[in-house]
Amino acid sequence: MSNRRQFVLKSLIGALGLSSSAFSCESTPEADSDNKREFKGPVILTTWNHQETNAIALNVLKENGSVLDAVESAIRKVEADPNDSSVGYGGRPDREGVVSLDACIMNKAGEAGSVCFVRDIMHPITVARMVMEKTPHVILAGQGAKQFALENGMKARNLLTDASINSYKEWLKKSEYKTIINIENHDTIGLLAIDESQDMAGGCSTSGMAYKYHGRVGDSPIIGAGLYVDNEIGSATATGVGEMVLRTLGSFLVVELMRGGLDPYQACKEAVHRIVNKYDCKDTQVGYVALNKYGEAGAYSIHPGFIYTCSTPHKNEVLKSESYFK
Ligand code: SD4
Repeated sequence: MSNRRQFVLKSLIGALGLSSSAFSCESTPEADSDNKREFKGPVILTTWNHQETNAIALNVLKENGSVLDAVESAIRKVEADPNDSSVGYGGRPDREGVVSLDACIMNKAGEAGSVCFVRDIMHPITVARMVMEKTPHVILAGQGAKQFALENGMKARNLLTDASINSYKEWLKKSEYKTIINIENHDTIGLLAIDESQDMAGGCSTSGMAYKYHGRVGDSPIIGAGLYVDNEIGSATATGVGEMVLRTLGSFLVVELMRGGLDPYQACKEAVHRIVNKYDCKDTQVGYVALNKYGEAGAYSIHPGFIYTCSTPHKNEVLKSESYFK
């Protein structure tokens, strides 16, 4: 058994419900045993704990939906969930008490759509898809994005919930903006999918950093930062402090590192190293997940505590990412 396989097995052993590894989905091929990398079927990979979400995506594929439909449908479920405080309805507001959302999507052809700083629209992922499919553009922002959504049949609605109003009021007492590792970052959804035909798509949706400056846009709607999909190579998505991901164009970097021969785990690790080698990351979390053309999955983060969900028709696992700081 190669060192790499031993390492993977060791990572799996001793895990209490959560395992930590580079390759742990069912469709993991025998990547290093010989040159034959066998693809074993669809994989859905998401940031954080999104088992139900991944099950929705797999179900769309099972019903012969496209890989892009799988991405959009699954993310819509998270956007509509009032208990997810980092995405869509119920997402935490900015420092003015306003919820503004960022999202993007990419298809197997490498086409992309994105909306940022959009208000009062529950499903920015669908608006992003419409930007991709119905306009000659990639990004629509703010009022223009909202107007486009309304013109295309979406309804405006208040995205604040009692819980998000209460936590905002609590925050106002000190009005202190600081990033809290794995706390304010929880739940933002980055979702990568590969279907039976080995076609890939991905999406990302968030309300961004809680209590951010009004008008702030993070990495999540920026193609190449919060998400990148190259159907020939693989895909990557990010969560955490978007400024670090923007500065390093993280998801594009991960995919390019895979193009250069790294597996998804190694590529995520290198992209995290590019951040920690340059910036003070004491209080800053970033986590990457990546999926390659063979359905191999990997993740890496700056700090411990980043979890991700890897799902196939046979397994739906929440995994613990390895991290730079131990
Ligand atoms: C942002 N990366 O706006 C997003 C935040 C995030 O879980 O991932 N939250 O910077």
